[in-house]
Amino acid sequence: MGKVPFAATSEYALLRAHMETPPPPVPSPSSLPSPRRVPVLPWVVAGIAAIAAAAAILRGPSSPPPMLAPAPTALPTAAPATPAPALTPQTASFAQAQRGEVVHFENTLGMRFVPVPRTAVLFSVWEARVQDYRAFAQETRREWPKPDFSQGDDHPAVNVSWEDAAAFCEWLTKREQRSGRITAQQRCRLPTDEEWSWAVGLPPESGRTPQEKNRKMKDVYPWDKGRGTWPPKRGTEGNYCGQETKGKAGSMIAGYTDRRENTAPVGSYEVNANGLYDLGGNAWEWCEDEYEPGKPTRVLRGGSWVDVNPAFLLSSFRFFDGPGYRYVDRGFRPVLAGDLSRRGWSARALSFSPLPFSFFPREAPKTF
Ligand SMILES: [Ca+2]
Ligand SMILES: [Ca+2]
Repeated sequence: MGKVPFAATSEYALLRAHMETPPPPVPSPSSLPSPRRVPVLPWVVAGIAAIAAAAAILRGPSSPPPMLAPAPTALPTAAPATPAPALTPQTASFAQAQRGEVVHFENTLGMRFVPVPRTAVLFSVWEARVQDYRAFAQETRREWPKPDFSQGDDHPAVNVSWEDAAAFCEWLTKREQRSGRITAQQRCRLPTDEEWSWAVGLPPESGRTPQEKNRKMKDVYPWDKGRGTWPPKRGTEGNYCGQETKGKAGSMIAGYTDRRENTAPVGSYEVNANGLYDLGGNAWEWCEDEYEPGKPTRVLRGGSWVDVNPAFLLSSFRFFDGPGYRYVDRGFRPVLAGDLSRRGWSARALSFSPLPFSFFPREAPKTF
């Protein structure tokens, strides 16, 4: 047999010994040694601290520590706008009132005005009151005979002629323009006969003049939203001459009592569909128009606390008198007009001679 190299023999012997040696038992998991854990975190923390310290040294002692911006909690919002002032009857303009943006327009005297459909004006919701007319009469030193019964400040001003009423409107126009409540293009005036018809709720009338329209709407009265028929029923329809004057007046409306023997505070009775009070009753209301074109007499509408005659209380009835005539049941209701385009009374007011008498004989004023 040949010689076997030592190295090969030795490797063989090692291999043989390994193959003949039983494998060591497989250790159970519980007998395995725990893996050695390398403590990495302390080294990372230490490294960061060292870097931070080095950076601090480089920045120098005066550098402030970096500040982290706080996380936004909400989106930035715009600064709140200044709220618009609340619109009130005292601050609303004529145009805003006409558009219905406020309940009513209020002037410097505290008179309230509302728009009336089919007209371009604002109507006073009340007849001009004693307190309104007194401000004018005192400032202008105008003669104003007192009725022979007592009146509160909120009663309708009576013993007022058409000329008085027109002068009041001119005075009020200037007052309101000075205050800034109305513009130079707006003014106070008496309503036209046609405007008053819309205000009381009449349908379109036939006829060209107040005279031609007089009494044409049969059985239509101002009360009950303009649908009223004779006689008034509840005692809340308006201040007329009812049973409250029994024993004091020569005639009365049968079956009607309204509790007021003379004038009543404005607004005491039912409001009409346009938001207006006392269009029927309390005081007759002067209108701008001539009753007959070319004649000086002026139109009155609505009846008064003196009246009994059903024909006089029709919504379409037109009374008329000379423009200088005063009586204890004659008053007026101003309107605010938005421009000067409509025919006005001012120029014509200077062109006639006042007739200080009534065309209608009336019973003597009641003194209760
Ligand atoms: Ca009465
Ligand atoms: Ca009236």
